Amino acid sequence: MSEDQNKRVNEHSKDEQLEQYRADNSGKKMTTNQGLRVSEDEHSLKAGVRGPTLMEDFHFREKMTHFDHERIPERVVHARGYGVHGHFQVYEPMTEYTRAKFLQDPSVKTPVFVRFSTVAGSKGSADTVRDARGFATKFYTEEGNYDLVGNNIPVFFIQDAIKFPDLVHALKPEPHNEMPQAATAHDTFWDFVANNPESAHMVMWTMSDRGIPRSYRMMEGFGVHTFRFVNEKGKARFVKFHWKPVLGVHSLVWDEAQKIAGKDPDFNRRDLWETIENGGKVEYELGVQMIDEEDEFKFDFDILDPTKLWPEELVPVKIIGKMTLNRNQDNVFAETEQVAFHPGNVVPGIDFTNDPLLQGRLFSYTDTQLIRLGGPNFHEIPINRPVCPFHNNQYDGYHRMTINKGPVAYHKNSLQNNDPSPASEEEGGYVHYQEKVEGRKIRQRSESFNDYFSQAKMFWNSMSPAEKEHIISAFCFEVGKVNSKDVQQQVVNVFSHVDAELAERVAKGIGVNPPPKDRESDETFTSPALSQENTVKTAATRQVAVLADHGFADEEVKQLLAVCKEAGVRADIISPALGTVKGENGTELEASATFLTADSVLYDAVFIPGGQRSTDSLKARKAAKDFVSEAFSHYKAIGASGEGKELLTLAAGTESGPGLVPDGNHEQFLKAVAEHRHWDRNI
Ligand code: HDE
Repeated sequence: MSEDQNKRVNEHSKDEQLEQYRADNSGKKMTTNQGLRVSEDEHSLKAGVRGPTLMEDFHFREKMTHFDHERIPERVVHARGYGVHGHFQVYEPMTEYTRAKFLQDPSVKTPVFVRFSTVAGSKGSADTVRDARGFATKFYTEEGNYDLVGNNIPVFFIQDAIKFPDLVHALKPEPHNEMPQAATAHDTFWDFVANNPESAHMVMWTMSDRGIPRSYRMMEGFGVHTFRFVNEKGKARFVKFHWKPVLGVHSLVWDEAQKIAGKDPDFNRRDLWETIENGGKVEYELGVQMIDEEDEFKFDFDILDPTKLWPEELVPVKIIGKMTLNRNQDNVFAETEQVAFHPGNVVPGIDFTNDPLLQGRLFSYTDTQLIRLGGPNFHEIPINRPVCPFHNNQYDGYHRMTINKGPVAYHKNSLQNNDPSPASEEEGGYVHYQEKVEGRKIRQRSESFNDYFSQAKMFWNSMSPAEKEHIISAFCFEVGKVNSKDVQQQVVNVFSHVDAELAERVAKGIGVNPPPKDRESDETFTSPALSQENTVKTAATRQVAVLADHGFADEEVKQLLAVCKEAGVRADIISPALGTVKGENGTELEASATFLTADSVLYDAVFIPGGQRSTDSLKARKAAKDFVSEAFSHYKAIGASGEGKELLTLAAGTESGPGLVPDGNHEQFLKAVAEHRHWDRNI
């Protein structure tokens, strides 16, 4: 092995590599792309001040041509995304299970780039739409790039890749009028669901709170497919990958999500960007579920079926490491837009299975990159370059960057000592797992994939009463937007196979006939791990709006700010005007935003401090009352102290109840914030 191949990758490897491509214009003179200094950049070259522009103006032509070509096709799906850098570290050697080098040494920090995304919307659509979220991770390992291209939902709509174009055509805006944007609440999507009931399980997830995450920092990630781990001895196990957010899994409420889409369409990317700009860390633990090869058929579902998950209660998730995201990208086009993920980018020790959805993906991603990035050399784009060396005989093509030396571009050869030569398994060469495969060529699906409803029912069984209500409302909203009565009826009929109450309530909500009776799935299994009520709860990194005007109670506010800071909670002063707000004893605070520029939906919780003047001013303002009553109707924690309680009572119509802390007890307030939402509140 050459010396450079032995160079260890570390946390900074990718950043160091990117450094040579970074450009900083500050302090520089302007030049053309040929390096010629430009003397003038505001007037094209003309024949006389009122005359025609001259062809000769190479600077104008270059500038305009470049501009004309600035866009590349957006991704067919997952067009709206946002990337961030960080690193991954394994907790202990995984030698027993896999030979993947980046999973062996706890002291190694493997650089990563993660791109989060929505699926359906165009590049400029809103972040908080109801949808699955993409969670794609590129690990720059010393053995090459490994891509874990997952979603925040552990199952998928379809079982065979050949149906993907149909699914996507159905969920995207309808082709005749290009509506609606970034929403599945329309006829073609629900027509697809009704006629392709394998989608039932995933639809239960997208209709649940998982479809509207509070933050990318607060959602899980799943590899979805069953992969293989293979160890040094060649022993293989089936494996599923999980990302578990350290802050727990939390969601918005639908009314809030829709309002945020207007108030701040960048809500999720802003949250990520700002957290990292402010020095915060974004962390997920990596977990694996493993099944021995000999146990492949021990379950009442097919472990190769991507519409099925492996309940954590049956196959525990082993936590094996942590990913820390801590550096924002420098340029969204160069990094987020040009990053090219591919589930086929694997390293020795990680292998595929015959999941027919995965198999099709192994074709689709390279094909997509070729059209999006304009040729076969996209691996040379800085964000896609491996940090380990790469050598082969693949030469030429559009935008080739490498200057390969010498006459030899073929294998085998004698003129170049047979270099570059394949590496043996011991030398790190990738060897596919030798799974025995035989069968007839048939276009059929295994019968073991035919149960569409048991796990959809298991998901339903696992939801809390509040989560069930959210699912019913989401169905009523989405299917309620469908114009075809026939499609609406079909949808209700399909979901009567999942749960009778769900189907009946949706039928009632959208005004169609009651669904057929007595055909709901008899699945009784419940998986507590699926309910967000059982997740980690912490106030850390939450954002509190402190409503105050001149005359606020100085000490109460000072104490609140100190307590929030201590707990890692961001507290913003919201006031009728920007500038300084003065307390009754002269304390001066800077307002972060006004009732015009801020909005209740952009915060996790509200606090109203005392001070008669401040309270009277706020009570007289509709915007302040709306701020509080909206937080109340979105089940958020609301605290008040002193006279601040008057505004709370006025806006919420009550001064006590779940998540309301009217007596200024900061500890209780932060506990209520940590709870995320107070579903047992009477709205
Ligand atoms: Fe993708 N998917 N997908 N997908 N997918 C793409 O690749 C595709 C599937 C996922 O942030 C495309 O570069 C097929 C499942 C993510 O850049 C495309 C099938 C899962 C991203 C493509 C699937 C995903 C993509 C579009 C069915 C979860 C965004 C642009 C067989 C495990 C990656 C691109 C990023 C992107 C094809 C199903 C996740 C067209 C054919 C299942 C996170 O190649």
